[in-house]
Parts: sequence; structure tokens; C-alpha cells
Amino acid sequence: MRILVLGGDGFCGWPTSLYLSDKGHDVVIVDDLSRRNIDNELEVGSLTPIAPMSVRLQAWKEVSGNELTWHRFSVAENYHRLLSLIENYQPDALVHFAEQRAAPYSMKSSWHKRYTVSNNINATNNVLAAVVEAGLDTHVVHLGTMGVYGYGTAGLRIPEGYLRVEVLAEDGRRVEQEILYPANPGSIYHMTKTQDQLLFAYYNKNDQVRVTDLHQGIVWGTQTDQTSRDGRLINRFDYDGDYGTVLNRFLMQAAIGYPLTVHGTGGQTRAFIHITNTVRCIELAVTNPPVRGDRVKILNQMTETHRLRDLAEIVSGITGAKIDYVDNPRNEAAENDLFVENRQFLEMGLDPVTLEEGLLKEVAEIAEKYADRCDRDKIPCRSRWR
Ligand code: USQ
Repeated sequence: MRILVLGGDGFCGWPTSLYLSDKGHDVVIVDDLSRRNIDNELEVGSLTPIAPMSVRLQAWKEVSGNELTWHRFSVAENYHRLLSLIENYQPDALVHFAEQRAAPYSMKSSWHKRYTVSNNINATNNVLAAVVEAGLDTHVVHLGTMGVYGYGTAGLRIPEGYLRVEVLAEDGRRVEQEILYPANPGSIYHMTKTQDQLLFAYYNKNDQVRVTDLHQGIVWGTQTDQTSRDGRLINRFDYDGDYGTVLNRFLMQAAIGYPLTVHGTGGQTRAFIHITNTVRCIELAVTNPPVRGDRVKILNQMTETHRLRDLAEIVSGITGAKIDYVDNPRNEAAENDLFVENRQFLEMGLDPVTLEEGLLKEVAEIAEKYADRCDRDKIPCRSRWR
């Protein structure tokens, strides 16, 4: 298949591009290097030494024999470049990662809120408008987030996107409907992903655009079979207070002898997925498209749920790290249960990587190996929700 990967230089986009290329697909990347520029803004870098984009592409050509093409422009700002690329390349599928993905970054200031909203929502609208204007039937696969649902379950398993409801009509009849699960974002970043859902629903209804929206949990791990083939292909590993996600932060903290920073009571329960499962899920989504005329296909892209204080205990048990319960900078429920439906990916053949299989490897091969690259001043979460 011809696949366009928007945001193909990022933490999920890069390993996905390599995975799809390795599976024999023709892959074209669009990326404006905004993630690398945010590193410059925040004066921090990936724990792993990531190579410049041209070096990455050359390395992949050498190890795989496959060529990846890269276009450097902003999907949110350069509509006509996107449109002409889609018209010329005629992709069968387009994987859209081209959004600012960190909740703490989105909450740093009004500038960061406005940047995140305008970047993310314009990028999604540009993608959909361009597919329609090009007159193609390109399947749009989007990386959404579990955070669109909020993390409270109202006593039920979170369904894959749609909720069956029964409403009592005025004449006493019981009317059944299936609606998008009520959006309940916990940050400006998560809010942009809830807006994306409406854009997908609209373009799907009006123009029959085929869309798959993947509500992904927190990704952990770093390397995939492809990124580990050559040092120049290494994936990024974020540990800082804005972009580092919780489990990878705990692993890095354990490796450098920094007490694990559990926010509040650690009673928050979240969904997780390993990066090798992420890339497999994208392939499954791309190769199992909805039929034209179908509603937006929504899948929950996660494999297990954990309470944060339990995760900290697991990491501490393996490594002997101390745990520090710090003041929670976020505005979020101190405790929640989380039950998530993920049957669709399992039925398509996803084989979940469990914490037991991967944690030790991650500590030894990444966190300890690159520990000397860590800037300890960048570890605390300084972005506050209020
Ligand atoms: N947390 C800690 N200690 C830390 C860092 C975070 O206790 O040192 C807590 C946070 O307060 C929060 C939870 O861990 O309760 C998750 O935080 P996170 O930074 O790991 O993840 P989050 O901000 O939710 O965002 C990440 C990705 C985002 C993705 C989302 C999936 O950055 O792109 O959409 O995970 S989900 O969380 O399922 O919505």
C-alpha cells in the first residue's frame, strides 16, 4: 500500500514508519521537526541520542534496502503543500500523528494552549479537507487518546468509541441510540483530540471519508525490532516534566537513583501499551479499513490498566528505587477505576507485550545505558493546571 505518515519523526511516528516500510508498504513521511524544536524551546533532549532525520533515512536505506521519502512542512499551516502531495502520491492510507501530544506542555501558558489548539485542530481539518478536495478515497487513520473519555467509568467498561443509550421520550417511549461516548478531556491537549472526533464524524457523514480513530493509552518502551537494527535508527525517549510519560519516567528515575515522582496519592488508574504494540496496531488499523459509507471506526489501543502507585511499587520492587509522593500539579481525580474494552485489536491478532516481559529490558537497555545524558533539573513537572 502507499501510506503517508504525518508526524513521522516523532516517538510513535518514526517506529511506525519503519514498521510499515519493513512490512513492504511504500511510506512517505511528512514532518516539520516541531517536536525537535520544542526540545530546543524546553532546553532538554531525548534520553536516547536520536540522529538527524536525513541520517535516519540513510541508515534505514542501508539496513533494509527500502527508501523512505520525507517532506518537511507543517500540516497545520501548509494546506496547499499537503493537498498537492496527496494529489500526486495518491495514498491508500494516511496515518495522522501530526499533533502536539503532551498534556503538561499544552497547559504551560496561554501561548501553549493556543498553539496546541491551532496546531492540532487545523492539522486534522486540513487532512480531511485535502482528502475531500483531492477526490480520493484515502483511509485516514488517526492517533487519538484514551483521554477523550476521561478516566472515570461510571461503573461500566469504556466501550470502543460509541455508547448505547436509552432515552425516555416525552410520550413515554424508550428511544435507543448509539452516541459518541461523552467527551471528558483533562487538559487542553486532550480537548483537541475530543474536537478531532467531531471533525471525523462530520467529514465521515458529509463526504463519506473513511476514518479509523485510535484511542491510545500511555505508551511505554522505546525500541522496536526496526529501530534497534542500527544505532542511527534509535527512537526518542522523553523523560522531562513536560513530555516524559509516567512509566518511562519511573524507569529512568530508577536508573539514576531519583525517587519515583508519583503525583498525589497515585490512585489514578491509566491504560498502557508498549511501543511495539503501537506499531502493530497501526498496521492492523491500516490493513482493516472501514468500507466507504461506514461510520468512523473507533478502537481502544491499549493492553492493560494500572494504578500509578502500583506501577511505582512494581518498578521499585525490581530496582530498589525509593518512591516520592509529590504534590499533584494537575487537576485530576485523585482515585479512579478504569475498565476498558479492547476486543477489536485482540480479535485482529494483537499479541500484548506485558509489563513483566518488558520492564527489566527497558531499564537495562535504555534507562541505565543512557543515564548520563539525563539533566536532573528537567525531571520535575513544573507545568501546573491552575
Ligand atoms: N504522573 C505521575 N508522575 C509523573 C508523571 C505523570 O504520577 O512523573 C501521572 C499524571 O499526573 C497522570 C498520569 O501519570 O495522572 C499520566 O501522565 P502521563 O504524563 O504519563 O500521560 P498523559 O499526560 O495522560 O499523556 C500521555 C501522552 C498523550 C496520550 C496519553 C494517553 O503524552 O499523548 O494521549 O498519555 S491517556 O493518558 O490514556 O489519555
